[in-house]
Amino acid sequence: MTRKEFDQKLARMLQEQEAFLGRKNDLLEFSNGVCNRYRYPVLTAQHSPLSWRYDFNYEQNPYLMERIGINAAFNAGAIELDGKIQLVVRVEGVDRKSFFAVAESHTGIDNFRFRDYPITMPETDEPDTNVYDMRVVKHEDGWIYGLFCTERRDPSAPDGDQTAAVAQCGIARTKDLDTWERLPDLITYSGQQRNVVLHPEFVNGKYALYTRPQDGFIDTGSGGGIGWGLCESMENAEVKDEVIVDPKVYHTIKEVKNGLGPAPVKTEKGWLHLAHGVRNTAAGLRYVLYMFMTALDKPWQITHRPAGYFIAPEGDERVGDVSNVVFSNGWVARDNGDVFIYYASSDTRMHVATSTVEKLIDYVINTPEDGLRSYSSVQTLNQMIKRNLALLSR
Ligand code: M1P
Repeated sequence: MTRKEFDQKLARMLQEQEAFLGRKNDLLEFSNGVCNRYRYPVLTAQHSPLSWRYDFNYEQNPYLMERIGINAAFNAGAIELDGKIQLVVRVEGVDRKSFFAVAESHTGIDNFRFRDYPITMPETDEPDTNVYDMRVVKHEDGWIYGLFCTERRDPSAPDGDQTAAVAQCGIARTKDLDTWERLPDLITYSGQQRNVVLHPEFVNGKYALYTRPQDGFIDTGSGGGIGWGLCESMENAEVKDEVIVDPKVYHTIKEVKNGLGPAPVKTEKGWLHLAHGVRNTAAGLRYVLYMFMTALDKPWQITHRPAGYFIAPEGDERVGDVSNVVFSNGWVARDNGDVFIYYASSDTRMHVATSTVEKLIDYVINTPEDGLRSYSSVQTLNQMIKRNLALLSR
């Protein structure tokens, strides 16, 4: 490639990237009334800046090859800041290392653009091998906290096992999402932790955390369920007692495991929660999203639990690096009542679904609970059919 060809190709690539980032997203016509979905993912690996992937120096990269590949952009925390929706995205390189990067949009449904640099997350004395799935929470103490999974090789694994890992909760805080102060990892008395979320308010003067105790890295074993515990400080966070708020349950969408998604949203009726549930199938694990509500004065007590899933993978969402997965660790409830739910599909890309606080409260309060038996599901169904047929025959 001549210098001239190189310059022309690079200019074309930058132009095409701009056009791609500027693409408008369309609301999909069909909606179940609870939330709306959109035609395009809001973020993909392709959204990562070309300056992250290509060396623009002709002498060093005469073929204009991709030098650093990005594999996926998924499982993003979300916050509204400086008039924009800001996603703290789990970006995964082709080397399988995840890191965090902020992508911002004015609309929240399209035109997300990564900031120039990814986040340089400081390490603790025990370096992380991999970091991912940050929950971003604006706490009433004034800090924005990021709680995420820090993964390291299991020190007790024999040399022949290069897969065994230990997951714990990493903690960092910031004011601007650019500069982060790393705090010591959370101490709990469960074997491992993933999906730990900070409650946005103090409870009895203490920080409150939703946890997900687990025995192993993938299997939650005797642990599992969404837990709850209090801690005195985030500078040396330690949860001495965990109680299970929402257990895994036989033959439901969360029979294998579950975990809280983003921090709950406060409403006049209670705290709205979004979580993921995992069931087993012959084709492997299936991850779906579900919702529940807890009491305003007791965020660890569930008051409403609609049956089944709220969002499950559909169409193209079903296929990716880890197929049949939707996962959410970010949503934004705006002052006008709009809710943007950010969810990833199949550990590959990010989507948005939109709803309102009012609709989500209605969904959570008025959707029948799971009776846990086929017979009871049919009874619930029959009651509504009967009421509907009576209305139609009037
Ligand atoms: O691959 C699906 C998800 O698996 C894990 O979630 P959980 O801890 O509930 O099993 C996480 O690794 C998550 O990042 C991933 O999306």
